[in-house]
Amino acid sequence: TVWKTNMRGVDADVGDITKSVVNHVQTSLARQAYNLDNLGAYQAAALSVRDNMLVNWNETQLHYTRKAPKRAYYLSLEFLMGRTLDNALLNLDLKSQYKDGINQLGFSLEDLLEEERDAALGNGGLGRLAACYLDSSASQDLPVWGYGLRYKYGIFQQLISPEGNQLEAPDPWLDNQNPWELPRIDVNYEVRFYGQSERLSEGHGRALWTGGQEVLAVAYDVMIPGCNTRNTNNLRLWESKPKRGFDLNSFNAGNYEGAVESSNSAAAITSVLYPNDHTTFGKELRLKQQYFWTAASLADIIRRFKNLGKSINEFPDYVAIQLNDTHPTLAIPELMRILIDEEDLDWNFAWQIVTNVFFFTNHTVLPEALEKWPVPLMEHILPRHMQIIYDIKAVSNTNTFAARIFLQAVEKKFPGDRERLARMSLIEEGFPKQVRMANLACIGSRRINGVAELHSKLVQTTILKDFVEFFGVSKFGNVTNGITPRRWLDQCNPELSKLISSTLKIDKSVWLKDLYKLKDLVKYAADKGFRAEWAAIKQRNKERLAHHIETTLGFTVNTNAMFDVQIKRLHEYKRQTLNILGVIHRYLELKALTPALRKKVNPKVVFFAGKAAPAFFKTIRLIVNVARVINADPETKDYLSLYFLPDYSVSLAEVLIPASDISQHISTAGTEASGTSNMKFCLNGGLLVGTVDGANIEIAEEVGEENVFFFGHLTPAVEDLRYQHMYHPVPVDEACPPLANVLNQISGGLFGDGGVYEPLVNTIRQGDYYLVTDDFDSYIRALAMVDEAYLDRDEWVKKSICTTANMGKFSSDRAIMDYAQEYWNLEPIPVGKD
Ligand code: 26M
Repeated sequence: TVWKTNMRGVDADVGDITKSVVNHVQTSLARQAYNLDNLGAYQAAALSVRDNMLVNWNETQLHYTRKAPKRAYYLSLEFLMGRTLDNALLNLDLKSQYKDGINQLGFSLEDLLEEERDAALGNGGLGRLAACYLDSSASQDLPVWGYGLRYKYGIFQQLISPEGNQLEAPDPWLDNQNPWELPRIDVNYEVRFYGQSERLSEGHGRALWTGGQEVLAVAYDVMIPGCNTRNTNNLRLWESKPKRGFDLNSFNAGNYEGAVESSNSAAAITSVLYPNDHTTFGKELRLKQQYFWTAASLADIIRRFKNLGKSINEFPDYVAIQLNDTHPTLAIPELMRILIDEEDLDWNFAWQIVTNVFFFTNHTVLPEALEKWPVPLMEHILPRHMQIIYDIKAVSNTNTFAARIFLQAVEKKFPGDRERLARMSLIEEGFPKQVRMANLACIGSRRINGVAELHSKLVQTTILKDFVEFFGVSKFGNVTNGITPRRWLDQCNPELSKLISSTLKIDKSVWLKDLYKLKDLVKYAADKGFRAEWAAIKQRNKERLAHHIETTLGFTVNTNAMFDVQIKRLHEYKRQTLNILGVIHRYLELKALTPALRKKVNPKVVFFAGKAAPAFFKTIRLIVNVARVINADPETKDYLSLYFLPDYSVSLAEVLIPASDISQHISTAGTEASGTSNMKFCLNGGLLVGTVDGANIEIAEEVGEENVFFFGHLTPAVEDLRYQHMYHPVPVDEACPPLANVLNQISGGLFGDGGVYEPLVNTIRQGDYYLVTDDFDSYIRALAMVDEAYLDRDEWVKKSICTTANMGKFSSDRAIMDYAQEYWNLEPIPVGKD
């Protein structure tokens, strides 16, 4: 049974729902309703919800086709979607009906939701941002599609060994079947690798690329329902397949293994998500992933454009393509290849089109994270693209003039500045030479943006400074990141959502799409009864988390304590070390107190979670072993305990974030581009301990500096301090005696074999690139201020309320509308409103 959800699902009745679920049990699953387990019931419920989404999805795609508006495409190698069922029920406004229907069938909806595996096709912030932007695009009625890869294995599952080491296991997320995807075997494209490229004319004209390996890209569609709208967008994920089942020539020649091998190598392309954020380039398979995905996506985009019957020079009027970091930069030479070799356009005309279609978002200024590919590898895998990159290097136009010699133009504007030319070149000299993807993305795009005010300034004054001087600053902008309040408030914190609606007397469908409406909560901060309800919800969220930990890990968590949370990928620049060293410092101070004085200390529980790039996890080992020691210390365990929660995921974040009193965002100033979990904590009434970095700064601007615990050196000081570390090093014992004491305790074996941690503690004793020593005192003082503020619980709850109330700016709806207006030139196309 399929019914019109009509945005609010008003005419969906519970009888229809049970019928539809039972029908799926019997037909789609071929099972009997009387001996069904939770997994089966989940799958049937998911399929039934999917039917409803499909109605809206079809209508939306038909509507877009009829209206033929400009469309935007979000190219991202990562979409960290998490679970779908709860989100779909909420966006379709069908949750209460399904709850009743599932109950009538003898199941509990809450249990069924837990059966779903996360779609974890991402590493961290960049991938989750893409997922939030899809939710907002649909919710704001924008004609936006996502394009990505359908990895067979998502981000690895993290296990922690008894010694505290990270172990990685594969994430076979598709093993139970995925009810949310629609295979489209009829939508497929051939993608070539290797082979030869033969130029057909002098200069930078056409070429013929032949031979090599051809693989097939097959589309899988994932529906993206908007909130309180019928608009349902599409996320198209590509799977690689051999062009034929296997190599017939080898097969006929009796080489059966060889025949299967070539088909395996095609399937390998989309087999696994690379689990590094910020580093590791040069892997052949990763480059193949990038090209496979950009080539299939562009072919699909061009085919859709051609169906409009427009001339190719109108392409930029109908298509905007957002490059999520440099990962899809090959789309630039690929579109050049198509326009020149297949559409027979001349170079300048093609370049004009290309540079009006692409937009590029940078997500990091860490120099080691800037993507570069060895020229020999690129020449081998993509010979035609390497030619085009060399042609772009030689010939290009500026944003103000028509065709111009790129490097000559640079030279004209800045005569004789050889170093500048070398810095701006697409090719970095060296052995081997390397292609600089950020430079390519920058010159090939209409506009470039960073992801928070400070970060965008840093992009313009450091990594892309020369390009700002060349193109002018108007090509560069900022779009501060945002988060979807649907998942990160309504879904993860339903009690708070209800309290907000009943207090403001506004239906959630309104404030969830106009988050500035939360501002009116400020006036209720003075209301004692409201504060009590607010605090009670935080308390119940702590108990929900404690229950989760008890059932999954067997630990009993003290829910009367302050909850202090740091959850994010482990990385040196994020300084989880600063946090754990602070915990040890607190522990040593507690030990030094008399039992009577200890009783006055407010108890605190510290939570960590996060995955480390494989082979970078000494910090995890330290955290786990510190936890082992301090959680077992009878003198202190009532006042301080510590947990490392394994296998951090979107779903775990949804339980942790609503339970936090304090969260830590403590990167060295100038290193965290934005951060987005900082926004999620604040939206749920948790306060920040943070450095003056990324979006922390803008959060403080919105919620008031009195509600954020800032510490540490500012960005301009960082360079000077690093210089001092290099040329006038001061031993830690002098620079920061309390820190030296902590480090010595570690080396001395307080947390097991000190030798294991020597490499870790020595990064601080020597060089200390991320300035742990310089920020330690200030950090400890900030934590002391947290303790003091927490003693006045009334004031604390007021801070919490005022923080949530002032988070309107950080809705991803604001961010996506910013992209639509200032970058893509896109209009909302609501379904069913004309
Ligand atoms: C590189 C090589 C091989 C495999 C993967 C990568 C890679 C993957 C992800 C490189 C970078 C990746 O992401 C960078 C990232 O996540 N940046 C974060 O982006 C967030 C959203 O804008 C910001 O909030 C974070 O501050 C920023 O660190």
